[in-house]
Amino acid sequence: KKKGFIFDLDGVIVDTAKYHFLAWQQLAKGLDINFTEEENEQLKGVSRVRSLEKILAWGNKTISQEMFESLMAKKNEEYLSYIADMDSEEILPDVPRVLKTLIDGNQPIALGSASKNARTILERVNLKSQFDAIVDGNDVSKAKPDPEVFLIAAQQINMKPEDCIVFEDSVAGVEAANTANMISIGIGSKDVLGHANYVFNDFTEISDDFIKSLIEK
Ligand code: G16
Ligand code: MG
Repeated sequence: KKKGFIFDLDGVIVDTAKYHFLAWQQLAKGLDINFTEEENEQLKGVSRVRSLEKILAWGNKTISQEMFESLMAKKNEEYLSYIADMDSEEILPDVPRVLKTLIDGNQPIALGSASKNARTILERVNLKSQFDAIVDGNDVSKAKPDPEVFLIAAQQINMKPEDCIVFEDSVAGVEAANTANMISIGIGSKDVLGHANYVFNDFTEISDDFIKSLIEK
């Protein structure tokens, strides 16, 4: 039997939220906006454009379109400087084991990320070759919670949506997977990801037997 396994990137495979936080915080400081870690939580899985819109709204600021573009570019430049130093040690615990179980079982694997830097990050941590398809922020016109990113990923690995399983750490991503009619597995806290079909704190809690049971279902 075959199932399509679709992984989100940030918060599932690597913890890049801390780098997004540093870069957004720097930007907010320049605008005299106080940006907190709790606010950063709300940017998980949210696109770059939408993230800046939210930060500006929290800080009660309006800026020109030109300024908006230039701030986005600056934020990404700083973010890229952080991810340039990433290596495979930043892969979250037991992600390599689960990927290996899936690859050994001939299960198709895709990435479904909102990030436009997903390919760069996968290269940095040496995981790019493990994926049969990579769909990221460059390939979609509608951001999560819209299911587009996961539907394209399913298509690219030739799987029906109902035969796909999505690993997600964000509320928007779980919603996207559910709307796509896929099985959603939340990675994080049950309090936040209550709408997922299953929730685990991290991959160390996901056994090979559980993966096998998903494949057999
Ligand atoms: C990620 C992060 C978001 C980030 C978005 C866009 O999504 O969780 O915080 O704003 O990508 O990233 P970039 O600025 O690199 O295009 P995901 O879907 O991988 O969790
Ligand atoms: Mg994520």
